[in-house]
Amino acid sequence: MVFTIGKAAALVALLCTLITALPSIEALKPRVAWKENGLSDHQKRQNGSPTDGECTHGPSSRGCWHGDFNIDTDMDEHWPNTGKVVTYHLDITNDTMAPDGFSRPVMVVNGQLPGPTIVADWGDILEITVTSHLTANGTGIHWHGMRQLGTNQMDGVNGITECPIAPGETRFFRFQATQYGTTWYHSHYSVQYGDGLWGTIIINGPSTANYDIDLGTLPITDWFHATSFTVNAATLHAKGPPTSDNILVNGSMTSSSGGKYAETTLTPGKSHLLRIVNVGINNWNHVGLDGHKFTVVAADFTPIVPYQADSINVAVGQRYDVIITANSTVSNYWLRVGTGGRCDGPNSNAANIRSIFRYAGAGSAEPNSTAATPLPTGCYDEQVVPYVKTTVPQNTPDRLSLGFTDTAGSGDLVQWLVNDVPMLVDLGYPTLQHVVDGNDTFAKARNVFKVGEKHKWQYWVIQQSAAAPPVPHPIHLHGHDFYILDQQASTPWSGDISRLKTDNPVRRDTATLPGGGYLVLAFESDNPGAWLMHCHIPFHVSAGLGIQFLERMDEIDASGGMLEGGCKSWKAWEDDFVGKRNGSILIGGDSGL
Ligand SMILES: *[C@@H]1O[C@H](CO)[C@@H](O)[C@H](O)[C@H]1NC(C)=O
Ligand SMILES: *[C@@H]1O[C@H](CO)[C@@H](O)[C@H](O)[C@H]1NC(C)=O
Ligand SMILES: *[C@@H]1O[C@H](CO)[C@@H](O)[C@H](O)[C@H]1NC(C)=O
Ligand SMILES: *[C@@H]1O[C@H](CO)[C@@H](O)[C@H](O)[C@H]1NC(C)=O
Ligand SMILES: *[C@@H]1O[C@H](CO)[C@@H](O)[C@H](O)[C@H]1NC(C)=O
Ligand SMILES: *[C@@H]1O[C@H](CO)[C@@H](O)[C@H](O)[C@H]1NC(C)=O
Ligand SMILES: *[C@@H]1O[C@H](CO)[C@@H](O)[C@H](O)[C@H]1NC(C)=O
Ligand SMILES: [Cu+2]
Repeated sequence: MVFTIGKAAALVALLCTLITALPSIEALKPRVAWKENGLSDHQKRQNGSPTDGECTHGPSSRGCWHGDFNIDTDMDEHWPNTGKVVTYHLDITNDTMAPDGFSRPVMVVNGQLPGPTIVADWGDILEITVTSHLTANGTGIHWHGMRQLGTNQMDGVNGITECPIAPGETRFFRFQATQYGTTWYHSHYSVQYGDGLWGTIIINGPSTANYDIDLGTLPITDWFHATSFTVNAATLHAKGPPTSDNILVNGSMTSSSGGKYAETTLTPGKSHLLRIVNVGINNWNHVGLDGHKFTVVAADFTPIVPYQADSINVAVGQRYDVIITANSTVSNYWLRVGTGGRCDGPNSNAANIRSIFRYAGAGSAEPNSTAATPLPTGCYDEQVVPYVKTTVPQNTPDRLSLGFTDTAGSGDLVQWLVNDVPMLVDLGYPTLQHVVDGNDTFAKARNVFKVGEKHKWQYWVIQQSAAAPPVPHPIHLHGHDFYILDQQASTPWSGDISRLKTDNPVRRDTATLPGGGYLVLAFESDNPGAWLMHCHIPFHVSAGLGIQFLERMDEIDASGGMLEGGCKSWKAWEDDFVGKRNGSILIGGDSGL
């Protein structure tokens, strides 16, 4: 096994400090929003949902979990406290690998690509030790989509919640899985995760439809043959998006240099849960399996009313859990992955991205299956209906204007701006250090938006300005799920709040801001912290496309000593490496995120 469980004995003293530093989650619970179950009684019975009394989680009762916790539970407000601690050790190394047959430098977790999958049950505590064996970069690990309720300093975002982890240093993370479903972790150190520094996360919990077998995660990423830092240095001065060379499905693909297709085995007659994750850096992924439909049951960490689809479209950072019933002829089938097309930048291998799904007993030949219909193109979000209903009050959003420059004066430097400012963090003086110091004066480039209200809905519209090329962006918020109240391409926000979808809007942590248009979102200020909101295309957030909400600053708990210790060793390393204390290791125009 690539990770070690229970290796933390030597760290007990430090962890105890962290444990006592955690604020009471109880104290942070939001007011009760009006929420109700979205399924018919018939569907509830099919799911084994406990409308009919106690039930036990199993293949024909996936709606159940334990005790009072089940698919009807609103995980924004309630979760089990299992008392169980799940321990992982992640070692970050600089290596050379050939996931599609082409050998190139990578940065990976525990010597593997994908990194190890972190698995826990809903309500467990995760204790994760991260050690950097890099020599020439800082690093860090962000746990994408994890709410971090009351644990902002565990968010793993350099320049915001911590200083980067310096070479040779170790950092400890401890937080509770208050949500369940599928997600991933990745470096937030500039464009570093594009070089392979990521893995997936499964938090076991109930489901809105039944299945027999959990196949685990299927991460998909676009892949360059040059390193991310090399591509980014060029992209910051280029007129258009970079062309990625390939797409990896579960860490593998073919290319003119060799490689192989990833393989997944299906058991004939059984239904299978597959957790599809776009861990990529540019492309929207359209995913379909020849001869089979998907029953889609979750979007990001949100259980949804199940629906059938021939394929799904996954933006960078998004996840869909789908069920595949192996009731076709026993054979081998292609899983096909297409890109957005014109909207998401080119991919050299776009027409030929596949993996193999074999029925057990079908033999080892390549599939000869065909797609019933070609995969769609485009960059958009699937229309889904959250299973646990929420009503968001109607209100007027504040405006965030997305701008763009690549003009003279900055040497053709490409920058994405929010309200005229391209974001830039100070790796050595993160936002949480401001909080610890009681310093609420922030440089303009930190793009800090203060949210002082307790348990109030916050409304924002992100509007693409005329200056911005009309391309879509996958917008991701840390520390919260947001509700999508409106989302339109090629048109300005009219200001008409009667347009807003307030009756059970989609709730998730990553959503598409359509090209030339706008995205209206809302979240409740129920989690004190410094929370990044950014485009999840690394080249775009590196070029400035981000802001941070500084939510209830006076209630943020950044004690425990992790921040100070981490910044001391980072500054010592950077000082030595760069040769000057206040200089930056970042190239001009790189935000550090
Ligand atoms: C990775 O290793 C290569 C080759 O030794 C070196 O040039 C590079 O600086 C290293 N990168 C990091 C981030 O440690
Ligand atoms: C990270 O390391 C790579 C070499 O592996 C180097 O090219 C790049 O400049 C470094 N970037 C930062 C921000 O440390
Ligand atoms: C992805 O690859 C890993 C490592 O080979 C394997 O254990 C896992 O089952 C694969 N996942 C799927 C869904 O095929
Ligand atoms: C196979 O399973 C799917 C999903 O449950 C169902 O919609 C379909 O009708 C089944 N097909 C056959 C041939 O039984
Ligand atoms: C397709 O592949 C399956 C499984 O290998 C095989 O049984 C079948 O004969 C093939 N069909 C054709 C038309 O080649
Ligand atoms: C507060 O932060 C600002 C911006 O980084 C900095 O210029 C200033 O020196 C800080 N003040 C104190 C008292 O540390
Ligand atoms: C430190 O930063 C300031 C402001 O960016 C700059 O003017 C000064 O030259 C820097 N000092 C060194 C030694 O790099
Ligand atoms: Cu973007």
